[in-house]
Amino acid sequence: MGQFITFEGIEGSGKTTQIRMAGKYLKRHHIPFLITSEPGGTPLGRKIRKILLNRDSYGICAEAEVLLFSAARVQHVRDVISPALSEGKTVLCDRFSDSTLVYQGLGRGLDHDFIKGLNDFTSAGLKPDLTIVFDLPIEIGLRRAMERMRLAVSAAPDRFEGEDLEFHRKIREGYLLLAKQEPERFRIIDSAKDVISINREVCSYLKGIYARKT
Ligand code: T5A
Repeated sequence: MGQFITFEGIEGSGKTTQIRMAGKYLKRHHIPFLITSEPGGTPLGRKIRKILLNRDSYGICAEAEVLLFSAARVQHVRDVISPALSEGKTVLCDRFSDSTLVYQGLGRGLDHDFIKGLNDFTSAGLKPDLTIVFDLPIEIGLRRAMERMRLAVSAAPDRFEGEDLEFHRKIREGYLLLAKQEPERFRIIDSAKDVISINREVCSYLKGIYARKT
């Protein structure tokens, strides 16, 4: 089985930037890998992503939201993640079930144990070997996300980016809490640093996980 590594954090925390750089590191070391993301990763996931992120979908209630993320995950695990792991590939995934725990649990206020049970069902018990949380003040993360949007010219904040600061604060605190509860799985990186320093830290954690394997 390959290694399953997830990248988590608030909006604009730099996950996408770092997952690409981590892929380059694995390539240099001839480690077969797959980069994927949630919600997305499959044709169904991409359709669900559009519904969930679109600002016009403001009427979606928390219960429907969690089920849509879960539907996308089931398909993603069955069709993409599990087969790649079975082939011995390392899977780098931008967000996974911890996102549901913090966004729909702490952010939307749904029951933690219910989401845990749902996560076990959707991921068929699959747990990341390593989860890296990119942590930074929410104001910096949101500023980066807005700046990226400004450069893209036509884009507008999505349904989650448009939430108030209190929502984003809960998400940040939620990740730090999860990391405290499972210190052996989680690593926290200060994502306010520059891209290269963060990448160095990510690579050191990747190195650690392969050293543990041999
Ligand atoms: N969601 C998801 C749930 O509610 N429940 C779930 O179960 C799941 C799976 C997904 C949304 O769905 C929610 C969470 C999310 O709100 P998304 O579009 O996939 O939305 O967005 P995010 O995952 O939030 O990712 P973002 O694209 O907003 O941010 P990233 O990927 O963390 O950041 P990145 O790398 O794109 O960087 C943002 C900008 O900052 C710059 C980059 O160049 C870019 O412009 N940057 C830096 N600038 C300075 N210093 C650094 N160190 C930098 N690193 C990156």
